[in-house]
Amino acid sequence: MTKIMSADRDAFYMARAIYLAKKGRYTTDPNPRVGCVLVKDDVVIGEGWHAKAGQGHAEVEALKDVPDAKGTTAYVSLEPCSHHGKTPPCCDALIKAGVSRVVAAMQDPNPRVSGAGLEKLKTAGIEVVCGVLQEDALAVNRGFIKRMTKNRPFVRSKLAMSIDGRTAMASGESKWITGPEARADVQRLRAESSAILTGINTVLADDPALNARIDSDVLQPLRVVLDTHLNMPVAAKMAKLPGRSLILTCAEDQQKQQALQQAGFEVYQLPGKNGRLDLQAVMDFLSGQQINELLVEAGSVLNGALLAEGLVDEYVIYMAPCILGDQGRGLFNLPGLQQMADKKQLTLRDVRQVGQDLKLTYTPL
Ligand code: AOF
Ligand code: ZN
Repeated sequence: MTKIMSADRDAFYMARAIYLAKKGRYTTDPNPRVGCVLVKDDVVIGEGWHAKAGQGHAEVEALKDVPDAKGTTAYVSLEPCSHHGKTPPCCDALIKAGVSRVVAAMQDPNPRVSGAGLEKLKTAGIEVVCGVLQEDALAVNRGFIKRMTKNRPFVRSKLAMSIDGRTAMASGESKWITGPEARADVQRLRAESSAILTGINTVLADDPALNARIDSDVLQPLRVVLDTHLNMPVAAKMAKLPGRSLILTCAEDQQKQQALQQAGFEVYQLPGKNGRLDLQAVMDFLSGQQINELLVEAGSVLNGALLAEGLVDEYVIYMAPCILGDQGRGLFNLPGLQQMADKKQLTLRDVRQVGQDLKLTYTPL
């Protein structure tokens, strides 16, 4: 019989902890998704994951139904916390329960923890290993990590296009380019996101709901509209929906601001740049609102500006098997781009088929 190496065993249980972490993918904001598995003599005796901010952390959830955790190994997809946040430190709970070994996938990027949790466990005499399946754990919390380390959200732009790279007819009509499966996939992207960003022109053209419509418990993403001159109609659909709808503007018009607030919007005045909202300031503001993952669903003007400023971390592009013709609208408005040498280069990360459409994932070079 092949002897299972302890490194293999650690990876095996950590994969389970990461799987559990993902159960919180639609609900943990602004907290990270974290999973925990308690193992004794090669038997799983407890499992838990963090479901919602303010509720139990993964470790505490895993310990809940375990009468005796002495001598167990705890596998955690994120370093156990050492601070008093909305809940007491997980380190203390693990120490008190008599856990003898803690395997973490990665350090907590939160400056209030970052290494202090692991140190505290070591000081208590617990054997500590960190870095098992680290890449997988990093991928689960890209937004939380970016906000904690760079004070910016992880920005993903979703676009739908024909095979000739058009995202709407010349009139602006765009319903529908992709099929039902791709559109259902977009609902999952929305549900995973902390906020959805769009421009006022998209709102004026489509009156979108910008909510996540899926068959699971979802913490609805914030809806954020860039509206430099405050052209938002008070009757816009999104203002009436559950959850927060934000307007970011440069306009000082108090009367308009108040009318929109009465309609259900939150209105914030931000700095401008060249007659439009300063997108860097927008990202700083959203980070301040604890936005981990931002999904951009916008037209070519905002997408062009975000691309030009290098603010997008990932593009998710659905390509439908249709042709809209060369009068249709493109994806990115980039007026200064004249020469091939100036082209924006991306790296292809993933290709998959969703119904009749292709889902293409790119990152900037
Ligand atoms: C853990 N296990 O399951 C999670 C952790 O305000 P609180 O108490 O909910 O703390 C939130 C912070 O705790 C969060 O920013 C992150 O640093 C850490 N999250 N830690 O040990 C967990 N969700
Ligand atoms: Zn904790």
